[in-house]
Amino acid sequence: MRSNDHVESGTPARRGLFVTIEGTEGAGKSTNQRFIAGLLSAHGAVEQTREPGGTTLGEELRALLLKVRPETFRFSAMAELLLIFAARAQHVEEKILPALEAGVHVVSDRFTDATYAYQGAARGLDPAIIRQLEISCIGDLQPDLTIFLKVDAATGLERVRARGESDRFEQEKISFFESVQQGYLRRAETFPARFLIIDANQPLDQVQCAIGEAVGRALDRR
Ligand code: Z5A
Repeated sequence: MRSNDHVESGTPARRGLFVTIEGTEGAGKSTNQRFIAGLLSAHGAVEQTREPGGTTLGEELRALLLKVRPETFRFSAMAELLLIFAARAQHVEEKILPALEAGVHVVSDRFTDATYAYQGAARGLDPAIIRQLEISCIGDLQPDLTIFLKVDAATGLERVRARGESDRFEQEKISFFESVQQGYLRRAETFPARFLIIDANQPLDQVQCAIGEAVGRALDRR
């Protein structure tokens, strides 16, 4: 579906707000996705989704990307990148664009900024290649608001490891997550109009206070 198609004929629905939540492990993305969806639900229908994932194909690819054991095989960085964009192309075409065009607000736990941070900054792939894939797979689709929950890598890992078994990414060294963090900060510098950086080391109520203000401003701008 192209971004200027409308789901129904007649007066097109006002486009939904597209909010993405980013951060390293344990930053509080899932927790705050639910909080944001609750805020937006006072202003219309809301779709909560995630990357990689969000569709049947995307969830299959997610399982492959996160669950494969290192002793089975090691992903090449480029193979990892291509699978993430395969999942994203399906996600945007099947779920995100139709929802936004029908006036539904979409809140995604991660989106393209994650690829620049993980596969670009941390795995060392050329951001120009990521950009080419981005244009080819999703065109000019950008979030209206990106909330970057900035947590110290050690604190975040402690939060998720308290849950039990780690996935393939969570088994990386702390230096990997520090590179991811730097990658996100560069994205925030490049796109200051849509990015909000929140200190996610703070107690949850303070994090959510800052999120509430940002979502309110994004709704006003819409
Ligand atoms: N990936 C990639 O490489 N490239 C890409 O383009 C994309 C993804 C899209 C997806 O996993 C993996 O895919 C990801 C990168 C890669 N790497 N990993 N791992 P994910 O996003 O599903 O996994 P995650 O980042 O590890 O998410 P998570 O473990 O579910 O963490 P979270 O959602 O950020 O945190 P949470 O579940 O909301 O909170 C964790 C705990 O902390 C929980 O008990 C909360 O109650 C608690 N919490 C949350 N906030 C606070 C505060 N402020 N204070 C105290 N405690 C808190």
